[in-house]
Amino acid sequence: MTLTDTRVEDSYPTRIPGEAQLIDRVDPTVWGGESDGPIDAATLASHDAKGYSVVEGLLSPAEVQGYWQELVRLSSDDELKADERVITEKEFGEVRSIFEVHKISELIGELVRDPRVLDRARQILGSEVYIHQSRVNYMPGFKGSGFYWHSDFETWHAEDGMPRPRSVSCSIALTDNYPFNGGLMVMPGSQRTFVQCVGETPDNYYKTSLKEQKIGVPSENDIMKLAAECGIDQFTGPAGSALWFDSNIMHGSGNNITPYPRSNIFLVFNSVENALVQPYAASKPRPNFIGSRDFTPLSR
Ligand code: 6CS
Ligand code: FE
Repeated sequence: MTLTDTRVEDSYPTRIPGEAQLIDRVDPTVWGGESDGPIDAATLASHDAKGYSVVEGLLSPAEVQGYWQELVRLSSDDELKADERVITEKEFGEVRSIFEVHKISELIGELVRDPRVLDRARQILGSEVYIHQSRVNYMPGFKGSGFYWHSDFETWHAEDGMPRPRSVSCSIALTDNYPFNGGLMVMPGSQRTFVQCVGETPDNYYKTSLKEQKIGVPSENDIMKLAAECGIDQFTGPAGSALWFDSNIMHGSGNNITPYPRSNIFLVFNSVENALVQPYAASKPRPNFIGSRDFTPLSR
């Protein structure tokens, strides 16, 4: 029996042969209402339309300092460097990301349960939530390499078995995000379009895709269409700001050749109503530290 036999119908087929199509999203962007959490009606409506919203000063400068020191501690832990959850830069071997960081760091484990974070995720997703993936990204100065345009949901659907885009990411800046140091670019409203990708997922693809993604990348033609329709916004702002963005929004970031690192804590919340099934376009699920299969709802 193939893996696909045990799953519900697939509204978002991808990693297909032949011609890729743009598919209209059949799911909402925001599932909860104003009374379901701390996000006011105007911000909720804007997030629903654009697929992202920014919370300035989510963390205080003192908290930022604390998390920054935690990142420095983690990146200089030689034992941790040998851990498969640590991804290094393709070219220079510097630490690029540390996955499952909410389990490795007690401090970040508390952050995912902080009401300023947890209650926003619950409100956007309209349900109890759990962590699908957490990571810290270092994007060091001079040598930080970015990510080409992609939809996270396309990967999470194909390789982790995430049924629907009922998932939201929170990227908390620990350094100032400028236009010139690799700040995340998003296409507002693009979350309403699912961009199919051509090509088959290689076995154990995560071993290379987390450094540089080549499969699950939309065509230049489709990127052009989306950019023409949606435009491109860039997330900039002081350390402590948080960008909340829909799992299916088209986004990417440039390299960082400036002396200013662009480091963030990246938390992905998934609805407990959207628990992973078998991958939709991969031979087997990715490891738990990348796509968690512990669906226990987060509680304070
Ligand atoms: O494959 C993933 O899950 C990760 N890759 C990218 C480029 N963004 C989302 C996610 O962290
Ligand atoms: Fe991404």
